[in-house]
Amino acid sequence: MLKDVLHRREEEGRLHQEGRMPPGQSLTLKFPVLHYGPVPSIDLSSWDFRVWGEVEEEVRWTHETFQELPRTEVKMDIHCVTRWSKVDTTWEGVSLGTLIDGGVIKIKPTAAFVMQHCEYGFTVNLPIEVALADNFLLATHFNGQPLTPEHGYPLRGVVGAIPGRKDLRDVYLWKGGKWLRGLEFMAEDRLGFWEQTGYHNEADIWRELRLSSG
Ligand SMILES: Nc1nc2c(c(=O)[nH]1)N[C@H]1C(S)=C(S)[C@@H](COP(=O)(O)O)O[C@H]1N2
Ligand SMILES: [Mo]
Repeated sequence: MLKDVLHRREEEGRLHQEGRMPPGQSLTLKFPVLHYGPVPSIDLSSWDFRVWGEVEEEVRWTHETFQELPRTEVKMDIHCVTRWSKVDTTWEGVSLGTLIDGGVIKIKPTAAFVMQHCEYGFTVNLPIEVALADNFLLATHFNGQPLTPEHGYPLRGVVGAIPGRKDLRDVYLWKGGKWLRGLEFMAEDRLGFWEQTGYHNEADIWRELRLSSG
C-alpha cells in the first residue's frame, strides 16, 4: 500500500520535471471509468460505423469491414477533466488522418469540425485539426487488449498528449467518445453533450480550459 503511494508520488515528480503533467492534474496508476448513462450492450452483427456530412461520399462499414482498415498504434498520456492523468497508455485502431490522406474518406474543403456520434445519442465535437492529428485515434484496443465494455467496446475516440509533440493540440479525455458509431464532418461547430452542459469547448489541458465561463 505505502509502497504504491510512494511509487506514485515519485512517478508524478518525474513527470512534472519532464513537463508531462498539466496544471491541476495528478497521476493515477488505475484506469477510472467515467461516462453518463449505462454501458451499452453491443450486437456486432448489426453494428456499423458511418461517416457523413461535409464529405464527397458517405461511407458505411460493418464491424467486419472496419477491421480491414489500416491500423495504427499510438502511445500517449491521457488527462481527464476530473483531474486524473494516466501516462504511457498504448492505443491501437484506425487513424482518421490516415483514412483521409489515403482517400478512404474524402472530405469537402468546407469540413472544419467533426462530431463523434455514439450509442444512445451521445455526441462530442472537435475541430478537424485535432481529429486528424496523431493524438486522436478511433481505438479498438487498449494496451494490447480489445477495449472492455466500460471503456468503449468495440470502438471509441481517444485523445491524449504524445510526449515531446509540442506541435499538437492536447485536449481532455472527454473529447473522445466511447461506443462510437459515426463521424459527422461539419462546416460550422456544434456543441457536444458535455460541452452543452458547461464544459469548455476547447478543453486545452495546458491552459486548464475545463469549464466554459459563459
Ligand atoms: N459515449 C460516451 N463517451 C464518453 C463519455 C460519455 O459520457 N459517453 N464521457 C467522456 C468522459 S467525461 C471521459 S473523462 C472519458 C472517460 O473514458 P474512460 O471511462 O475510458 O476513462 O470518456 C468520455 N467519453
Ligand atoms: Mo470526464
